Amino acid sequence: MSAVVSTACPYCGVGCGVNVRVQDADERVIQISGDSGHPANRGRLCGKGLALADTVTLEGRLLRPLIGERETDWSTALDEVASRLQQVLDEHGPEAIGFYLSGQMLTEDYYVANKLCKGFIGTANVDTNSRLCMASSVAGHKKAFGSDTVPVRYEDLESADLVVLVGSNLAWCHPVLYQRLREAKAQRPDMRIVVIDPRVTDTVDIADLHLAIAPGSDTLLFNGALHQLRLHAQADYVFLEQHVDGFSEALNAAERMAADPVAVAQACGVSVDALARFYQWFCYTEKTVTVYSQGVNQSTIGTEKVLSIINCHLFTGRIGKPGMGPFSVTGQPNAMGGREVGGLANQLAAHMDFDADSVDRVARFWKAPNIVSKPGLKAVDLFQAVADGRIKFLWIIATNPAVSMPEAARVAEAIASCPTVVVSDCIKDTDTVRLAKIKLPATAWAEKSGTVTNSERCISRQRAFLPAPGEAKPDWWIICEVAKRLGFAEAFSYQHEAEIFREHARLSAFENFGRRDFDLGALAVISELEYQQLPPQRWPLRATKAKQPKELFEDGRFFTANGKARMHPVVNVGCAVSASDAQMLRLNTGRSRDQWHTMTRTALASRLNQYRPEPTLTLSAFDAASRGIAHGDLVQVRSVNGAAILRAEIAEAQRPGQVFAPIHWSDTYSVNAVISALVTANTDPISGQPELKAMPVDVQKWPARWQGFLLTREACDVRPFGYWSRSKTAHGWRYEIAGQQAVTDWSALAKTLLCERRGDQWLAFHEASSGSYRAMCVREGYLQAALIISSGALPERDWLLALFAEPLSNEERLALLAARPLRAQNQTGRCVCSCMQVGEQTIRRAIADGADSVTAIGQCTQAGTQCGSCVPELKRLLHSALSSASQT
Ligand SMILES: Nc1nc2c(c(=O)[nH]1)N[C@H]1C(S)=C(S)[C@@H](COP(=O)(O)OP(=O)(O)OC[C@H]3O[C@@H](n4cnc5c(=O)[nH]c(N)nc54)[C@H](O)[C@@H]3O)O[C@H]1N2
Ligand SMILES: Nc1nc2c(c(=O)[nH]1)N[C@H]1C(S)=C(S)[C@@H](COP(=O)(O)OP(=O)(O)OC[C@H]3O[C@@H](n4cnc5c(=O)[nH]c(N)nc54)[C@H](O)[C@@H]3O)O[C@H]1N2
Ligand code: SF4
Ligand SMILES: [Mo]
Repeated sequence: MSAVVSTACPYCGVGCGVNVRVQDADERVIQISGDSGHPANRGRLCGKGLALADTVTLEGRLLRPLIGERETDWSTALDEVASRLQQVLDEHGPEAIGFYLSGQMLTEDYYVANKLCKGFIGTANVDTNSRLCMASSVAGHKKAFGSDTVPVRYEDLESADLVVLVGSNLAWCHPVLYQRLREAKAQRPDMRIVVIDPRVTDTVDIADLHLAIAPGSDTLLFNGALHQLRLHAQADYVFLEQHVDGFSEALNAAERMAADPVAVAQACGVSVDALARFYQWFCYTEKTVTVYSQGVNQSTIGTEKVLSIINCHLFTGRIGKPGMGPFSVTGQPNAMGGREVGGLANQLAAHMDFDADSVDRVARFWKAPNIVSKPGLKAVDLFQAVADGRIKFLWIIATNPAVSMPEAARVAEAIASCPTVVVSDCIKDTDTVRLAKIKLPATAWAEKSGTVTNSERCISRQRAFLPAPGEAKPDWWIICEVAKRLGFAEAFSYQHEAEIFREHARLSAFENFGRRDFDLGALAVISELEYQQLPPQRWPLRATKAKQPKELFEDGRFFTANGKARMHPVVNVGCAVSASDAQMLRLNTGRSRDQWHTMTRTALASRLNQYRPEPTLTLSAFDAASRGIAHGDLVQVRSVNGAAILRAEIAEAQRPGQVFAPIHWSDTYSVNAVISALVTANTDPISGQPELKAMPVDVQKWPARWQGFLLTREACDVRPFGYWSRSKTAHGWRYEIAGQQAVTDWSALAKTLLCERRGDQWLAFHEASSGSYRAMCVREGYLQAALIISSGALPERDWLLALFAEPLSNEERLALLAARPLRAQNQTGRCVCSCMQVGEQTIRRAIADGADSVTAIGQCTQAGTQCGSCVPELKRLLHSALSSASQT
């Protein structure tokens, strides 16, 4: 057994430390546990982190470079990339070249990509998926603080007296931070938590107050809050006088927009009482942290939403001190690192912009022959330029824009039409990789080495613990090899990622003199060994510690020209509804608990696929009933840009007029489920971040003639069906299928679908009157496949999936054909706890047998005893069982 390697989780911005023990390097068998020495998680992990061992498989990996569909060696592929890039550069200039990067690259990868584009190729058309994610926060920070500084630590949430979560589903999206908050509140019940989100999410579970505000009304709410702070004499005038500009304009704008709390409550769609309570708490709690995320950033007024929150903190001086501050939580593992290197088209490098001094400084530092002097195209405009033919060479690294960009289908078309598209990915078959002319195999999490920075500015090492498979190479290596071929060998001849890190640290400190927040001067000369052993630490890490405040902004000094922060007037409210859209539903999009983005990695872990195996649309009972839609029906969601087929999920808590769909499903996993294809690319004029939370859509039932599912050991081609969605299971695949046309001969179809082999044993049951067809294929005593079709209800999948584990008994064959489990307890139901694999029926039985608390359910079933993310759902099951018991 090998030693333990400490690394960082490759998913969310909490940035948990993970300990990995390699059991069998050849078979890629590893054991995962939380790193108790890491300050972000202190040993905890969420369900996605705990399932990491299932995702290091080589299944589906891109292992060799490809030009077209032809496998090739690295030197041919790199020559091809460089010569095509050079040709476009010669014929059309640097503006015809675009890079689209990702917050999932390591800092070292990101640094060299940015350096190559902005200093050597001479194009600023390098943007990143952070444009869809953090751009509004970055813009707000820079306007208010003069720098993109996140001035809060995780500990501040724990020591705050009021935590306000705005447009953040922390329970699902930053689960370990949420667990830390839950524990802090359990220890200090006086701590208050307010959730501001149009939806009732699992985050609301620990809230003292939930304001289900109308989409886009955040600026109204926070302008109202600013006005109340002033009325209640909560201004810190000493702080304002010394450290803040622009407050009278901001206050006047707030008063103009939101002086009357009754009108604010009405426009926000919340009760006057609830709003008054929030304002009361907000006014009189000094130690307040306001956490915000995509409900704030992904908006056409995202920057103003951010500013409306920051204004309140500046006005009261609640910033730079323990237990308080505005806190934009980052989404991706290295969203923060990307901002540090300058990955966005409107940043230069190391928190420097395009002012003449910075351009000159960076040019000298890099010895850059072709430094850019002005910002390039932001993501939406970048892909528009690809569509228009202005960009003729596009390199996409570690992101899947054919799924994740708004107007995704148009983006996919643009990518397909671009003369040269290079995609670096670790997965062979993603919606974007499929469109690439040149495919480059990157090393993945298990094999990567470098650094990432989390939401609280803590830099952690990602350390490799498995050898790189096939021809996979680190992203930084690939980029540098192309740079060398373009004639920039001297500037890109790094031998080791530590060298890149040192250069990045040196640049951050270069002519800094304490004027820039981002400074890693203390790490500028670390040895390879020190880099290897680098413990997690928060920046700034200046070379000279003297006179540095412990925390940024602690001394009231900001990074603007005069050292003062600035409050900005906020004048717009979001999501205006045009008359023509008034009848439509508002589509909100976001994340599901157990999947990561476009599922290229999380969908490899069968246990993460059970909680939500299909793409869903959550809608209110009212909107469902008025459209004749029942829970579990398939629905078609249509916008001006396209349509998707999703499974209807009716939720009591969903507000009428609004619907919600997760972002995860791609053409790889479901027919017509790319939700971003429905969303129009309307952007915030300042940040360029698109609105992704309020698209007008129409929802209709998708009339299925029959529905069914197919469980198989081997993958099969279900594309001919009108609806299909697939997910990996412990023993193979699960396909949910449906059609609008009758199938005349199911038996023949089943045999073709499942590639019948000699010796297969087929058993089938067909009842024409009810439209039921059930069949199984048994191979050498084991269940090979089961197909269940019906025009009505379908059995649960869980007990059928369990039949794949052992040889099939005769009773089980009969049970399968009867579509009824042998014993009631075989039926575990829909998966609720993915860590311990516990289903809803098991939990309900435990409750019926007397488990009357979450702890008791845990003791009986183990549900909720690992990461804790299913606790809100356990509480709901408990509540519904107890309330129906009390009614009878
Ligand atoms: N499980 C999981 N976790 C993840 C990810 C993942 O894919 N899966 N992705 C990571 C990434 S990159 C990111 S960026 C983060 C995102 O983390 P979050 O921002 O927490 O996640 P979202 O689900 O996008 O949206 C948050 C909430 O905003 C609400 N909202 C919508 N419109 C409005 C509005 O107008 N005002 C307010 N106040 N709220 C609104 C939505 O209802 C939603 O509940 O998650 C990270 N963590
Ligand atoms: N409608 C709607 N759309 C959204 C959002 C929303 O809330 N609503 N959220 C937006 C946000 S916040 C985000 S962050 C984006 C996320 O969207 P994407 O970034 O497009 O999603 P991912 O699936 O994370 O894509 C990462 C890709 O990189 C690959 N990869 C993983 N590791 C590596 C590596 O080390 N090297 C290389 N070269 N490749 C690697 C993965 O296999 C995968 O193909 O989606 C955005 N789109
Ligand atoms: S909370 Fe985020 S960083 Fe931590 S284990 Fe879960 S996904 Fe990974
Ligand atoms: Mo994100």
